[in-house]
Amino acid sequence: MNLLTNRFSTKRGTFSVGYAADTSARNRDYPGWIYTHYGSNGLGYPLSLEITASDLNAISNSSTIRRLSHTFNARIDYPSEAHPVPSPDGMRVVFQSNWTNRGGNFRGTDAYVIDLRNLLPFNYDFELGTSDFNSTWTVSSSNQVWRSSSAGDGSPYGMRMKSISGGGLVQSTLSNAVSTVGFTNIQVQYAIATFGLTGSHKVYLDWYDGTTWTSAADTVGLLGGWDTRTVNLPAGAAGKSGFKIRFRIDGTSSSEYANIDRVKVIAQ
Ligand SMILES: [Ca+2]
Repeated sequence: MNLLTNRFSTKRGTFSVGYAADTSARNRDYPGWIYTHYGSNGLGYPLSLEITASDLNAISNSSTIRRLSHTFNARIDYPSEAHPVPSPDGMRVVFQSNWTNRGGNFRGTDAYVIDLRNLLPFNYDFELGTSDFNSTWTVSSSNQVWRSSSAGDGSPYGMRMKSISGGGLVQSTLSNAVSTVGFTNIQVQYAIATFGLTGSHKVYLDWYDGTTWTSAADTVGLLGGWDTRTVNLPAGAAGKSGFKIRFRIDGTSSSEYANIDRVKVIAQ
């Protein structure tokens, strides 16, 4: 697939997949993909009236296309097009459709949402309750790590990690493995805000291949607010049934702490 020409190559030749009517890349927390709507181009165009996600990491002739949905939309003008837009995390796409002009006037469009969240091997926003948090994360001490109603990023709840006065182990580890078997390009994404960190004190992200813990080399010092981190893990993180992650903070004062929210394991 060549995204610049909308032409798709196979062993039998190169042909056009259709006219990309609208394209959006507002998935700012899921970079590398664009979301496209193809218009009603007729039977000779395989992506006619479909919404797709295209991989920008391989823009010429080897790109992956995810065919997400048909629109069943009948357009007569620009306002009656499907206009799909992804959410910031790329896991939901909202679009409009008049469902083959069922209202008879090409208006009266309804909104539809494509939900892709089950594609994520792990997706946790800390909103499901304390018992769910306790079964999902194994913490070094509930006095230092807990689900907090003042630690959420754009949502009520997140995870608070508070350093121990004088130093000591403060960490939170996934209790159960998240299998990465069958996936490649493993990424960990999380929102983090840190407070009071001094000197070289940081928050660390580690990953586990079922045998060995490795630092992901993504260390976070003092931040001025929320930051969304997207960490590309080495190839060795893929294909592991025992894959886990953990967060650590190494401050030495109780005023050094971090809030963490929207933790995802992303795979392709
Ligand atoms: Ca949250």
